[in-house]
Amino acid sequence: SERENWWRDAVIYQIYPRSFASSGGPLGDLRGIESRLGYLADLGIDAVWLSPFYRSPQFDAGYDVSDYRDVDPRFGTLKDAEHLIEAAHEAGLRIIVDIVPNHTSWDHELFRRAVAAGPGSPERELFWFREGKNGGSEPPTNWRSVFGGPAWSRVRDLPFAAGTPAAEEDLYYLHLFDRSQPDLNWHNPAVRAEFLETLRFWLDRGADGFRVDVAHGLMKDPALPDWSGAVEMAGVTEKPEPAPFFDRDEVHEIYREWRAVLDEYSPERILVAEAWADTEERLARYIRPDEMNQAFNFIYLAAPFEREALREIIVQSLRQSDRVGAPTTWVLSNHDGVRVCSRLGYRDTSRGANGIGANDPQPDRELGARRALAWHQLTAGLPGVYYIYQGEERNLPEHTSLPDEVREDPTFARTHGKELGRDGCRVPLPWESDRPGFGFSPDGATWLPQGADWARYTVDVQGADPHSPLHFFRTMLRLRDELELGVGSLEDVCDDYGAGVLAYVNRAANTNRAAHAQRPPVLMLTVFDDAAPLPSGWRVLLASDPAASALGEGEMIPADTTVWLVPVE
Ligand code: TEU
Repeated sequence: SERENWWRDAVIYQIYPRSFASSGGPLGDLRGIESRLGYLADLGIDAVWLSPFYRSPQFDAGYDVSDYRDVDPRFGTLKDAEHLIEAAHEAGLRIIVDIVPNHTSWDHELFRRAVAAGPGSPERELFWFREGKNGGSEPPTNWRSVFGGPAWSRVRDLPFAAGTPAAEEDLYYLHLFDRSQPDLNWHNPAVRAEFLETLRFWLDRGADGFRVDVAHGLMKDPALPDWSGAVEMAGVTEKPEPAPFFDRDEVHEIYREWRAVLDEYSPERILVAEAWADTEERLARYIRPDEMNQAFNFIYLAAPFEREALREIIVQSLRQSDRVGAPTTWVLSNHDGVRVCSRLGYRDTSRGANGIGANDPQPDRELGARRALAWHQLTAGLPGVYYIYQGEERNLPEHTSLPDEVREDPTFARTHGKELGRDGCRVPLPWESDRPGFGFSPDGATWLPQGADWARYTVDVQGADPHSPLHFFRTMLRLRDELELGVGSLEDVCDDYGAGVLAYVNRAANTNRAAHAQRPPVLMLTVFDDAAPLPSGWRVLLASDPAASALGEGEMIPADTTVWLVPVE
């Protein structure tokens, strides 16, 4: 793991701290994570990305940060964080932490001071305060929050507004997300300086990089014009003209500054953009030697499980990756969308990342599970960075029947229940089949209820079953590493294998790694709706369906299966 450019073909595992493992209480915590480092190392990942664990009132599950340089007491202490980073490094794992620069929490000291400060004060200039239109009765612009509702709220409605100048002037403040998440004014050098400090704070503590939340946000058109477009969940946007608050050219100045700071430590410390841009070309602008190392490939995440769609996206993504000289990322789910094995359980495959609506039927779980493993194996064989969201390695499904009362995601309230929100993919992980709460916490407490039948997703049950998803993932990641598939060169051979099969050969690329040049080419077939024959001259190295592992020449690979084949000697 001391290898140069480790991030070019890394397997990065996303941990959502409140739902990974708890050392006490219904919320997961840092000690819980530390207690499972052995599990993560055995899985065969290179790095962990930790969603926010900073001080926060938790109105957006920690993406509303009130102190970027401290740990929320619910998750532990700063010492725990330092210890976790050290222990992870000892276990051979890198740690990427989340940074949330677009907005703070309304509990952040800087926002509290801004509200309490007078007109024209430097404190107020750190955020976006404006007078309303029509004598104050209407928000300053027509912008909508990504979570639903207006993007402006009145200062006087804040819980701590009483007697403050900003409330007395009846100002509004901007929040592109929840009203508890005021947007920072990145035109202000003081904001920039503040975040450089925060970067150094975590770099000093050994963080190997940052996942940058809403990286396309930050800069706004200072004229604050109205906008005729609409922003919706999951980046589904209607844009007659570019938004005055997203993906503005000036945002790149910020990341060049950040990159320079990271480089003072090491070029091996990385920046990962969570950015939404209108075109791939716009997205590619974030990835440069003097800016970010990676950006999430949300087009791949939102793809239907269909041959043509996937083929097209894979070709495009690799072409783009060649153009920018940086790896693409392959992501199947995260804490913001429906879990992949549930999404793929709908026979209507046109559903995108946020495939579940309030009135949707339950997915076909077996079908979804099959397809998810097939898609994972396809993904793991592609050159580039491979992201895994916690639980995917056990094919954990979405919790599709949470009672409304337990839902905590602000999107649920802000859309009056029209969007179910993201709680269903954030349910505490099951670990042990014979313990309350499936061993998530010592006394079995969990902040959201788990599925009653989740024993089948625990580590003891899957660990004991050689045909389980967990076993499959361990083998798959070991082979990916041994064969160095993540830095291989990919040839599309789809045209040789019929209309229902996605087919690639992954070959050793020219690298200076000695073992690499020796390895055989790997033929990767993903079979969609109809079974297809195993080609002659090849034998199965790994199959997403255990029943396909022992297939011989000419035998049929079942539908919804991926196989990796090597030449018969
Ligand atoms: O998400 C940014 C974002 O654009 C999301 O709103 C996304 O479109 C939506 O969640 C898809 O369902 C990031 C974080 O990943 C998310 O958890 C936070 O809520 C959000 O920023 C605000 O910080």
